[in-house]
Amino acid sequence: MASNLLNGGQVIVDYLIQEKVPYAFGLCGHGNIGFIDALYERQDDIATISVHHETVAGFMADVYYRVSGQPTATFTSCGPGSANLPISLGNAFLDSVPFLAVTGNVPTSQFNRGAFQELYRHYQADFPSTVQAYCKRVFQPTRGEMVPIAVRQAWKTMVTGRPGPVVLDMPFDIFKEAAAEEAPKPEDWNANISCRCGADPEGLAKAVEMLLTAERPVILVGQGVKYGGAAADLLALAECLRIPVACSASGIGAIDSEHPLALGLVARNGAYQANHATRQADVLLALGVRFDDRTSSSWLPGYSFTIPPTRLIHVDIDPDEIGRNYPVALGLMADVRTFLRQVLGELDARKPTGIPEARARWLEAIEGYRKEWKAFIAPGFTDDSTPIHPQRAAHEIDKALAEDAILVSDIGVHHNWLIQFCKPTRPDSLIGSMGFGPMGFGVAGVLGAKLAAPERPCVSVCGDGAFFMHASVLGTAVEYQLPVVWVVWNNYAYASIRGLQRGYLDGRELATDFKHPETGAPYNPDFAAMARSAGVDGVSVDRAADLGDAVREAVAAGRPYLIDANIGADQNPQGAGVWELPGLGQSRPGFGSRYQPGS
Ligand SMILES: Cc1ncc(C[n+]2csc(CCOP(=O)(O)OP(=O)(O)O)c2C)c(N)n1
Ligand SMILES: [Mg+2]
Repeated sequence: MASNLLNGGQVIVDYLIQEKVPYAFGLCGHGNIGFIDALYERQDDIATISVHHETVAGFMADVYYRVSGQPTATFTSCGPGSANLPISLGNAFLDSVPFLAVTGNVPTSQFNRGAFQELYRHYQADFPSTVQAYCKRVFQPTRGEMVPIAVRQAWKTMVTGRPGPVVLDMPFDIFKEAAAEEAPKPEDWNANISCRCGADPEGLAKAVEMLLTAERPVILVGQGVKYGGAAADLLALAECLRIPVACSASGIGAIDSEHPLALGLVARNGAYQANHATRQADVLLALGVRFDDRTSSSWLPGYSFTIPPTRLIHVDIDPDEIGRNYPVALGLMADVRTFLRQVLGELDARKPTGIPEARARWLEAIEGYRKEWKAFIAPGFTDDSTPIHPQRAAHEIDKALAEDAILVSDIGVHHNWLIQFCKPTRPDSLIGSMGFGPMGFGVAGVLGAKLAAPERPCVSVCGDGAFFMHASVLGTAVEYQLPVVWVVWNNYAYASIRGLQRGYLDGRELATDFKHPETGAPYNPDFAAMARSAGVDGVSVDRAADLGDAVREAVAAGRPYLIDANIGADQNPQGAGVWELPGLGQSRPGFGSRYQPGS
């Protein structure tokens, strides 16, 4: 082929630029220097962020999208470099977040010869089977001319329907092989595709009828509402019909937490008014939710839901999620925002008047549940003990953050406290991993948040276990001048798992806490000093009363900042639901009891 053609790497980079990808996050290796070379040429149009662990790159790309709605790309080398990526791919896949992972592989001429870092014992250059279960699709072009097709198809697969990460696995030589005169044009292939499909007219009419005649309706919202941009339409429907709104953990913030119709979190550790409303509802309108075990109290009836007799209307862009865990009175494959607009249009035409008597009674009953719950949780807000009470910690951090701040949570018991006690008022201010739950998501993801929203305060609240696992982020924040704040929720343990040993295994604790070998005292590195050694400001906080100010100072500093917060590990967040570890038993609700219809 003539030498004036773009090579494979150049085609990919040009396509990314056309798709307005501002960043490529990754880590080098011999397998991807051809791609880095293409990024080098176009560095005025796309910035390259080099990290210290590939998983970090994936989490940054993931959270970048959650904040901005713009997919980005990662680049990793062949063999181990890309083998560090599946954790972030799996995380994005289960939470329906797109990013394009450009992975290097061995040269096509060396396929099946066992060259350095080739996975070849089952099939040649076999990274695709490694990640098959972790992403939406893998493409592996093996000639230069296949790259334009692969890149446009990969992008389309990633962003259409239910979004998810896609892998573009590139043999070493294909980055440099002549590929095409120009990259494909998004406007020819992907820019004009809409997946905002609505519900079928009959289904829509039935849904409206069910909502209008319901006596105890509840709307349950998940991630689909937040990332589908449907928050305003949700609010309009809830207010129009005066239907209370509960959230799965992924849906928190879809409605302002302080709105009178907002019930809060439904979960194993959900708020009483939320669980007790959803489990008594006669009609439950579920929008973009998966009904996972933590939301559904392990699907045990009467804790989160009682379906049936509750009649479920389940709306989702992915029909695979409809009818997975609960029978549906009505299942509608639709984009949640389009569906909401259809319902609002129908209501506009029908002009229903007044709130029926039964609905008024329902809302009143819910207010009663809310009061009971508030009284139950009240003491934790003022608890002054050291180590800091976790509920107080969550509350102090939440209070210290401005409305537009972004809090990216990690995985662990701190996450359970945060989703219960943070009160976001907008859909994009509390971010967590809800499906795959990898430690490190928040530690690293906060860097992606800051790049996506440089003007907003970005704070990661993360476990001591997870921070130690991914402490390399300190260096990345310094190298790219990212003024993020880490609040290390330091409880000297993999506390969420130790809690399970205590709750389900009669306290047979092993491998879940961090201890000094000689004294047996709780051990951890001095995280604040560790931060300072990396050029990041670091402070330690022991007293609840100091935590809020520490967070405010850290945000105001405008520099990367770490707060090592000494937080108690002996309490677990109580809620109205339960969780079952099959074979080991069920937890008991911290508040209220199992609801039995008719009782
Ligand atoms: C990569 C990874 N390894 C293991 C787990 C299992 N796991 C879930 S929570 C947890 C403990 C996390 O400890 P820490 O980060 O200190 O948070 P804490 O629970 O103490 O708040 C572990 C080990 C996981 N989710 N991800
Ligand atoms: Mg911990």
